[in-house]
Amino acid sequence: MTVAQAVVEYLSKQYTVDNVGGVDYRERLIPGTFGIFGHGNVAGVGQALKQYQQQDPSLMPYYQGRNEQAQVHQAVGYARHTRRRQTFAISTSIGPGSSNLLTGAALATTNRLPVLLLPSDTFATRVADPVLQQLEQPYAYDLTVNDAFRPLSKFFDRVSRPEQLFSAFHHGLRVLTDPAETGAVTISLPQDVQAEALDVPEEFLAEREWRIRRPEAEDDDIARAAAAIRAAKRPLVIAGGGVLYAYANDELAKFAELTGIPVGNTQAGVGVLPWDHKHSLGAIGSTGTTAANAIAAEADLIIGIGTRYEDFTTASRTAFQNPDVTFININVAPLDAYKHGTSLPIVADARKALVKLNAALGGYRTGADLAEKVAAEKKRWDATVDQAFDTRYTPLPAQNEIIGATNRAMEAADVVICAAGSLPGDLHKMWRVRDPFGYHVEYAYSCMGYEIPGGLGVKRAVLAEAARATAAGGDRADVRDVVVMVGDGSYLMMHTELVTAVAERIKLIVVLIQNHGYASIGSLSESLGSQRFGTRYRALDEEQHSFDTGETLPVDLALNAESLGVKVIRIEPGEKVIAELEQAIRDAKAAPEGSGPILIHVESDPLLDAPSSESWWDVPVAQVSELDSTTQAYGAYADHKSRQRKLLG
Ligand SMILES: Cc1ncc(C[n+]2csc(CCOP(=O)(O)OP(=O)(O)O)c2C)c(N)n1
Ligand SMILES: [Mg+2]
Repeated sequence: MTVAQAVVEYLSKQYTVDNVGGVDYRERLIPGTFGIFGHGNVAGVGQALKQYQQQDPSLMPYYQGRNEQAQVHQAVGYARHTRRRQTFAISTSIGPGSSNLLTGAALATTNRLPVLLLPSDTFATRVADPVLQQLEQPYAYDLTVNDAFRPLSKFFDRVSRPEQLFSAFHHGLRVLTDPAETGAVTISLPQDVQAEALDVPEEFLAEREWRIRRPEAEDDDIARAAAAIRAAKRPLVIAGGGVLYAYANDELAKFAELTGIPVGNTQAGVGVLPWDHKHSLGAIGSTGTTAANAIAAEADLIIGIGTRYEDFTTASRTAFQNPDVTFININVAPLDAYKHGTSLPIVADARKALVKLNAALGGYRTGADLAEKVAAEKKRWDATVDQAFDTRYTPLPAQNEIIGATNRAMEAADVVICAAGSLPGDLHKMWRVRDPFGYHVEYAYSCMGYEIPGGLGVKRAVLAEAARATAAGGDRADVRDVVVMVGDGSYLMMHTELVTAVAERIKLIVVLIQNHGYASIGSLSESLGSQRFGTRYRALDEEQHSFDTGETLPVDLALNAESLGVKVIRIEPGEKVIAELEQAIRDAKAAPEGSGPILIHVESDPLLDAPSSESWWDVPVAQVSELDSTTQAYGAYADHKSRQRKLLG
């Protein structure tokens, strides 16, 4: 068989086995392969996929996409919803087909989510060099564009000889299925090698199970952490995505209920507790709730669980103002467990560590004063959100109202998707989550354009989940709806996977918020004294060479979606926008599965911001300037800088 045939057959035989709470879950690691064909893969991986499809369509289903980057986003969405038990392989042509994957690779690695990238490469034999799309570097003749994946991947290899296939894939999949290591795994496949025949040992093509490692916490680490918790007056948990990947939300709820310690959550951690859980403070940090931020400011012990402490989480290290604050970090990845100079790292699976901590903390409870403060702060923030969700602005609503309407119209198990713009911050602080799978905002890379393909990837996982439940005798009507919330800027950057959803008749609901530009960066720019420069979508004023002052563009994104075969519901500006939007989402939800994507187009006022987090984010302001607005902003910036903690690591 050829190298490409061996790759396809091998990938069809790989399974993950995940033991959670004594139950084994076995899934196909790679349930399908995406591919956009060109020279490089058309006759290699393409031929192999065709051959296996003819033999058995379920062996390695092939999926199309319209853009390579978007295919990675789909794989990432799928991987997040399946809690890293499954992902897709992506085959590309050489040159631009490969390099289009780079942003996706960076996104996957930053988010610690597995994707298997199989970019094609130029001839290993160099027989026809330079081929179409080949990069030539005189200083390093062995370089190809695929070397650009090295810094963005958690594993990189190039199969320059057929025999290297075995070790490349064995070690690639080791990284792909390792919770502490995972991210983009890139195996570069030169086009001549893909088509070359070799003898493949039977062992390579046998079914293989990859057990997802869930390491126990060491007893000494737990004892030291428990002692630190017992000694703390104002402890606070910061729960991140790692809690969800470890299925630790129940143990976390138990921990909070047992000890009374409140919980703030990161973007990736939304869903660890339902929004109205007594001990949940909701979002923490720059896009946090005032409740979480008020408690964080006084906390003397932060128990970080499954968090990488991104600057939004720590409010650029201004969130913790107690001079004696220390950290316990529970994380499967040593990189995160050792952050903030802690001397109490616990390198372990979050669920397993919490089981042990819960046992070690018997009888311990925080003081009544903390409970009272948590209750009061929660009440204050809930009232703020109630007010923000209240319908007030006409004819153009505030984004807050749109979020409120979407939240009300969606059911607990439905999933909201987002990635960039003003929505992620607003959703983080205000979204009332009720299910651990109910919220997916890609905010490690916050990549414009992720929303639609990422949402499609989540919907694919949801459909597979429903098919499995049906096969096990469940009710097919339980399919979660996936609702993508996307701004006009992100939509314009990457909406073409809508065509993929049309082709596969996938019911994906998209709420598109048209505010003619970048509300998010506009507001940031204004706060930094840069006067919203370059953040509006306006016609060019040639005299001023400005895009800020001209007329609004005659762009109709609803028509654009319609032209791609999407069913579109337009919400016209006016008194009833919010009621109509809510109804439109309910109508979209009522459409049957298999009826294709639905886009709801609504306009919004970009100048009506979300309620304040009473927090900060470090974005440097020009130290000297000719603009008064910048000089003023620098004063405020310097004030915030003085509160920044110089935490180690
Ligand atoms: C690929 C990429 N380029 C640039 C940015 C920086 N950025 C973040 S949000 C944003 C604007 C998003 O506009 P839109 O989707 O309309 O959302 P809005 O800000 O209007 O809510 C930009 C340019 C980014 N996050 N990703
Ligand atoms: Mg916008």
